[in-house]
Amino acid sequence: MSDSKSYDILFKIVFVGLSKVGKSAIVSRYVDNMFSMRNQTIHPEFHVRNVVVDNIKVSLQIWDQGGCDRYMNLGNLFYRNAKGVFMVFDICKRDSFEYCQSWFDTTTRSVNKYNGFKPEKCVYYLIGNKTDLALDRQVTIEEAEQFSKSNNIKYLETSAKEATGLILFESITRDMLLKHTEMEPTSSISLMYSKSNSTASYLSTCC
Ligand SMILES: Nc1nc2c(ncn2[C@@H]2O[C@H](COP(=O)(O)OP(=O)(O)O)[C@@H](O)[C@H]2O)c(=O)[nH]1
Ligand SMILES: [Mg+2]
Repeated sequence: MSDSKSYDILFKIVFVGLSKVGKSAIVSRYVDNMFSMRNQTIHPEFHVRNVVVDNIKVSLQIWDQGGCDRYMNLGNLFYRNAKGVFMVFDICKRDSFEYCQSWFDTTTRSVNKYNGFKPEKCVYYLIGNKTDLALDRQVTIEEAEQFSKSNNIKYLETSAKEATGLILFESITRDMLLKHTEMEPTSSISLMYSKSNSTASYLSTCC
């Protein structure tokens, strides 16, 4: 007999940030455990990966802004129902960090505009990617943490290339559950690859 309900709760997460910071690479590493040195996104798309957190089946719908990177206002379709936002910069590209305040202001405005729930129901993370290139670092951990502190969000670093820091997905899932369920905080989180993991283009005309 098949279990008709494949998940208990669905969370939409969106990735924002300047072009080439590695948003698609992080998603690709997490969803397919793959990495390519080529730019990964041509069309915007979303991916689905299921995780289990303390016996709660969570379906993560992960939206990658794709070729719309140069526009901060990505519109209703992109932001509607977003419960988590990853704002990514490249630790070796100072300008990609300096854009983050604008990204944050624009994204919070859009999330608030397009969602019925209160703004504090959305979880924001700042992500510094490409730590494998730390010798060329142009943004210190301290200043990224300072930015996060002043905007009341979390900061994590990743390398999509070396598959480090992917705890960010577990971490945001836990934070979203805490905001959207009565779940008590616990320390264990287990992940499973779902047979129904999938990728889909959601929009071909946003740019
Ligand atoms: N060295 C290194 N290169 C990366 C990393 N993540 C992404 N890249 C490269 O950076 C470029 C842009 O990545 P992409 O995911 O397309 O960036 P996006 O435009 O933000 O989606 C590609 O050449 C990737 O291979 C990383 O962690 N380390
Ligand atoms: Mg991309």
